Amino acid sequence: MNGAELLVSALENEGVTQIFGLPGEENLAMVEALRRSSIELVVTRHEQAAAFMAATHGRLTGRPGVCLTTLGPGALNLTTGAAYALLGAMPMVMITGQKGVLSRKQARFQVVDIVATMTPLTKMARQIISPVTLPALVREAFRMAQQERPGPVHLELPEDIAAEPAPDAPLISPHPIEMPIAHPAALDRATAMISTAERPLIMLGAAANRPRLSDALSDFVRRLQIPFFNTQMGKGSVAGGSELYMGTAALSERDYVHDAIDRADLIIAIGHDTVEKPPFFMGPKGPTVLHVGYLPATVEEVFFPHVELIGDVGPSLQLLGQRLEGKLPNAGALLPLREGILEHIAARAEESRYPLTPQRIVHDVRQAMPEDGIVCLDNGMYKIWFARNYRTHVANTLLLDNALATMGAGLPSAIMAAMLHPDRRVLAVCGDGGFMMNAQELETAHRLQLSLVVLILEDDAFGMIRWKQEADGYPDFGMTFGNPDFVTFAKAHHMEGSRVEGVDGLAPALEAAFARGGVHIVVAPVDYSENRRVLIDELSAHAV
Ligand SMILES: Cc1ncc(C[n+]2csc(CCOP(=O)(O)OP(=O)(O)O)c2C)c(N)n1
Ligand SMILES: [Mg+2]
Repeated sequence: MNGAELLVSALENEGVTQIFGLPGEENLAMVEALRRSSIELVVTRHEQAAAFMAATHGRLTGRPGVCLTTLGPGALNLTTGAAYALLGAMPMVMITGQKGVLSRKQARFQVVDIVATMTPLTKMARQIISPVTLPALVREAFRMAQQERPGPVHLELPEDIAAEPAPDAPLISPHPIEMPIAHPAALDRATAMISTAERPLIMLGAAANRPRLSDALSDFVRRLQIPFFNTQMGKGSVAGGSELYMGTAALSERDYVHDAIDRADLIIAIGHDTVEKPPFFMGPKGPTVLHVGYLPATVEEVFFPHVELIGDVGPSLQLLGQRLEGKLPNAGALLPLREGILEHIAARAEESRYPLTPQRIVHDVRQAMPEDGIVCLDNGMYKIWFARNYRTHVANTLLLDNALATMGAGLPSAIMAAMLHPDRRVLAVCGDGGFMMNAQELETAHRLQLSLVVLILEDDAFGMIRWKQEADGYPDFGMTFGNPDFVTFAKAHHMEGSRVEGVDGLAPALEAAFARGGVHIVVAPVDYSENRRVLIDELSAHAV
């Protein structure tokens, strides 16, 4: 057995079944070890996509996704994915190659200090210096990636260590991770606070979406009957409970959901992670904030909770729920605002204009998606509209990135969702800008014979930035581009493509694409004049 084979058996020992990546000379021993293992090597066309896929695997399953590259250029292509997983708290293990460490037959050819590059982008970055250390290092890497707050780790396997005979080192078995539950004193304090609140409101943040938390969280909300809103990444974390849903804070202030937030005297912030664009601004006045989290909140200018309940969130909420159930006369104090807020949000969702308005697009997508269908967003203007307007009923059915907020992750994350859930409808929604950043992965999706629809919203522009540019009073400059004919582009990738030609075209186009199966591109021209009309003019007037 050599170092690469020992590493692969250590990965098997962690329950890894797939690795996403792209080969290079320096990881050939690893590729060969994988060929002879139980692990499937899923080849992507760019390392960045492999990292986005591995991170999404971690996000959706709670178990680290694994990606593999060669040294230098290949490893550097992982950096955006590493940051995506670090800011988004997604467990991921990255394995990169390197030239031999014991000799330098190629001098500095392709050598970049990847461990140093990865250090600020990961929870841990290590070079493997001897096969003997592998079992412990791999176990430590997985433990660290998975444990709260989850994130990426990096292991570098130099090619001579990969080829070196490995001792018969015993592997270390993974053990279940159970976290401590909140301290009784903290539970007492939280109980007192919630009992005396006059207008309580629950906020569900990014960490509320951890796959294992969904049941306990849904149960807590049902028991307390306190209305809730969510941050963008907290969307969909409560199953059912829709009669308590007050909206999504896609903007930081002045949106209709802020009518409730501004009136609350207590906000129970569950799992808020300040990597997200602030869902509201805390100031010297305003509500008391109780932070419920796996870890203490990071104190920021705009988020400084007054009280904390720290510990494994599910079991801690269960204890809190037991103490409070049926004892909250004011639980529903803010509920009367709900109808008005949701009516405003739903306004003009069926407007008959072509090109389509963002509201209409969200509406039609919701119609085409069953409750458990998964929508994976890239980053662009439509993200705000989907966050605000798309209603979710099942946990993790709207995957968006409000942490690194990188363009290019839409298609790779949808590929991963489709691999994990072949029985569900999966839709990637991308702008024409973001789609082109990882369009090469259409080939991957086709090769893997996935069922997946990619909706491209076409405005021939970096629409989101164009909107900000206009809002800031700058002239229109540097924001527009041309596009390939996306229908022909689809055909060239051996898949179907269709273009929405009229206002009633989107819903049937999506339906037909899903019914046909395979990978399908649907192109829809979008009219972004609503950005200004609603998000600036209407909301400014509302704030006054
Ligand atoms: C990798 C990366 N580069 C640049 C940005 C800044 N940015 C955010 S949204 C956006 C425009 C996206 O354009 P498109 O994908 O066409 O979506 P649209 O807003 O037009 O719907 C840009 C350039 C980013 N978030 N990520
Ligand atoms: Mg665009």
